[in-house]
Amino acid sequence: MQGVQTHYRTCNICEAMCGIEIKYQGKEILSIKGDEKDPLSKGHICPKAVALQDFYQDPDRLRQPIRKTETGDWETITWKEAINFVASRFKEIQATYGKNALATFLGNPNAHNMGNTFFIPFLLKAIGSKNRYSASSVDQLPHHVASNYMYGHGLLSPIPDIDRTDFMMMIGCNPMVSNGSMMTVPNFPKRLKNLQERGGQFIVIDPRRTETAERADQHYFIKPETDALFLAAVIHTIFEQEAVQLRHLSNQIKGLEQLKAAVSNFSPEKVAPVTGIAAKDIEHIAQQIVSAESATCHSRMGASTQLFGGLCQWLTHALNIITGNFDRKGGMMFTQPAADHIMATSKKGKPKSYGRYQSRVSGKPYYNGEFPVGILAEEIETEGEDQIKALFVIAGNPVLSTPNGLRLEQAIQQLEFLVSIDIYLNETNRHADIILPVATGLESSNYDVVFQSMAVRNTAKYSPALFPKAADQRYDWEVIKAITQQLLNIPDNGFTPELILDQMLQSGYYSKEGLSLEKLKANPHGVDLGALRPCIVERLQTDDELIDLAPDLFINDLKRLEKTYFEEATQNANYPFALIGRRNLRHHNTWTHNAERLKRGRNQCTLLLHPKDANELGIEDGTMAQVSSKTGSVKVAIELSEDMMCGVVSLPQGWGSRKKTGMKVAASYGGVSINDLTDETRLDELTGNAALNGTPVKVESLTS
Ligand SMILES: Nc1nc2c(c(=O)[nH]1)N[C@H]1C(S)=C(S)[C@@H](COP(=O)(O)OP(=O)(O)OC[C@H]3O[C@@H](n4cnc5c(=O)[nH]c(N)nc54)[C@H](O)[C@@H]3O)O[C@H]1N2
Ligand SMILES: Nc1nc2c(c(=O)[nH]1)N[C@H]1C(S)=C(S)[C@@H](COP(=O)(O)OP(=O)(O)OC[C@H]3O[C@@H](n4cnc5c(=O)[nH]c(N)nc54)[C@H](O)[C@@H]3O)O[C@H]1N2
Ligand code: SF4
Ligand SMILES: [Mo]
Repeated sequence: MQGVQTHYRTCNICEAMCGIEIKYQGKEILSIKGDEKDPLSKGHICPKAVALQDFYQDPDRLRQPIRKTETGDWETITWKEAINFVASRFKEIQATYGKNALATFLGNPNAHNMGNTFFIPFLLKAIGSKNRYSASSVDQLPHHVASNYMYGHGLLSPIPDIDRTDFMMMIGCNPMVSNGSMMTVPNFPKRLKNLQERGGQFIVIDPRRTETAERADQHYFIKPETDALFLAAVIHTIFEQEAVQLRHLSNQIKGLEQLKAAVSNFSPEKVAPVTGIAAKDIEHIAQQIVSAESATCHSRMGASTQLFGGLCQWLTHALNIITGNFDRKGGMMFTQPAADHIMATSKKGKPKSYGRYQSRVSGKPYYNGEFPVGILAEEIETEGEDQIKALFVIAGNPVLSTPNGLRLEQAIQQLEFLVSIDIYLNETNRHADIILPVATGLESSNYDVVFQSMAVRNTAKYSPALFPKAADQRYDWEVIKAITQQLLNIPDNGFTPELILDQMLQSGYYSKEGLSLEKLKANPHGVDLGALRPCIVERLQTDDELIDLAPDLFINDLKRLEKTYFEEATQNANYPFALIGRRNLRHHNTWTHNAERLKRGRNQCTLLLHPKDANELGIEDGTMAQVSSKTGSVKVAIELSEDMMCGVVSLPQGWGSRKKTGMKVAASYGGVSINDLTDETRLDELTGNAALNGTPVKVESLTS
């Protein structure tokens, strides 16, 4: 019998990149704890980390390729048969209907998987279809469009320098639960506490008094989807007070006058009744930002998955820049990653991809090689040239994760061929012709290529696999690469994720300090590369090497904002409530509900409703109600909460496991899918991102 051993790695479930320490004996895991010596997370973990053990052991996980038989059952096939079958069906379908008949959907875990990050671009090229979709357009697409137009690359995202700032405003994010997003910030609670202990202020703007808002010095309720008005009014106030300061970037910025003119119509008095934030409060917030020694404003899910997501992100950047809180200690700063995939995918000097194509059925914009997923169903359903006939889903579950999941679920059943690479049978791939299950988590090596470039500190860490994968298992990247090679009829080029990573490290920013894969392997807790440093001048990717404060794309979209809120009635009499989402500490998107260690606790899938609203509707706490939108309806338990803004209701995302999916536990939890209510036609016209938050709904008691 082997003795107890210790393994160090990074948890790759979410963006926080927590270092973990795993004690194990043979194949048995004894404990999973935070790694005190990890230079970024310093011992922090959340309750989800222990689920890595469950994913490894889960008897419900798929371990061999399965194919649908004519009677609708699953048969197990070999990997060789599976890869041949998929590649030959893809070729047949593209030969018959054209390249664009094969669509892809890439889900969230791809961003947490180094092999997928490296090998998927080759697959997409080999497929050569315009019809690409991903979870980005139900998430952070507005961030990318704003960064692309302002800094020249969609992934150049500034991060709050939380460890040194004196003021932090968060709009539409709940990092006490989510552990941060577009901001890799392990141990948010501790970092926030430090900020407040050194006298800093923390402000939250959210229609719900969230777990994060409870920790704030000031919390302002805002009516969903009106954040762009609020931000424009804050900027307006700063111009009025002549408090703009660009500091060291004054020669690096263009568009200041255009920005000033663009926000001139958005005074605090004008936007106050629409946003629900009083004019004096907007002015007070502006005042605090300009008088703080350093300040940051970060806006996320609530301010990107909404009708004006693009405007929100642009205005957030603009606010940080005009207050001199950009690329400077304590302000919004850029990470300098050791493996820099931003520089590796530089588009400098090339035409922008935004709007290069319009979607076939409803003319939606294309950005960075993809269309918004809200149009996927109509592109499958609508006959004609380029109609989608086959779909390849990699690590995604769009039936639960994208708006009007029921329509998409119907649509995918009319496909000629549906393939999924996943570790579970889920609500989407149960309709597949073939599922390719892969090794994951503790069986894989990893390096967080994406999130290392959004972290609040520069660090680098490589995680080797803890357990070998079974002889008949494959890694995602092996499957992706094998299909790519068959599509192109080329032999294996011998590339591995490790080879690519090492090349990136050795040609990267810290190569002069000898950073390589070998060095990372010798430092299992990770390597500290220091606090964030001013670096935008060298990282900027715009052709004229200037930051654009006022791209026409955004300026022009302000008309839509004005029209919506200043010229039209916004209240929908049939659906008087605005539905927003929320996350639970013990669940991750749609796929972790089966984890033994995360199942405990009360039912979290409830509709939060303010007691005053409940009183008017005659609804009592704990009773069942029907929530309906233009799209569909669900029956759900009511939880009264004074933390909700009146007129706003909240339902968690990620639930709604359909029966017969193999994820037995989630189904018996009785959760419903918020995306049976969200509307695929509601999207941010500018970026195409789904407007998940703010969906108009009505709530009716089921007990009277
Ligand atoms: N209404 C509403 N909808 C939302 C949101 C919301 O807030 N409100 N949030 C949105 C956001 S931010 C996101 S990111 C999306 C997520 O949307 P998706 O990416 O579609 O959904 P996930 O639940 O992340 O599904 C991931 C799938 O990958 C599988 N998987 C896990 N690990 C691996 C692996 O290593 N390899 C492979 N091949 N598969 C793996 C899981 O089993 C699961 O089936 O949902 C979005 N949908
Ligand atoms: N435990 C857990 N952690 C997770 C995930 C998970 O599923 N579970 N998912 C991960 C993923 S994929 C992502 S992208 C991140 C997301 O992480 P966050 O960006 O922090 O997203 P949410 O937790 O959904 O918080 C969004 C907040 O926006 C608010 N909101 C809704 N509408 C509006 C609006 O119109 N305006 C404003 N100002 N606020 C609004 C909501 O009330 C909510 O508090 O979390 C990640 N971390
Ligand atoms: S916050 Fe939790 S899920 Fe996210 S990386 Fe850390 S331990 Fe993993
Ligand atoms: Mo996400």
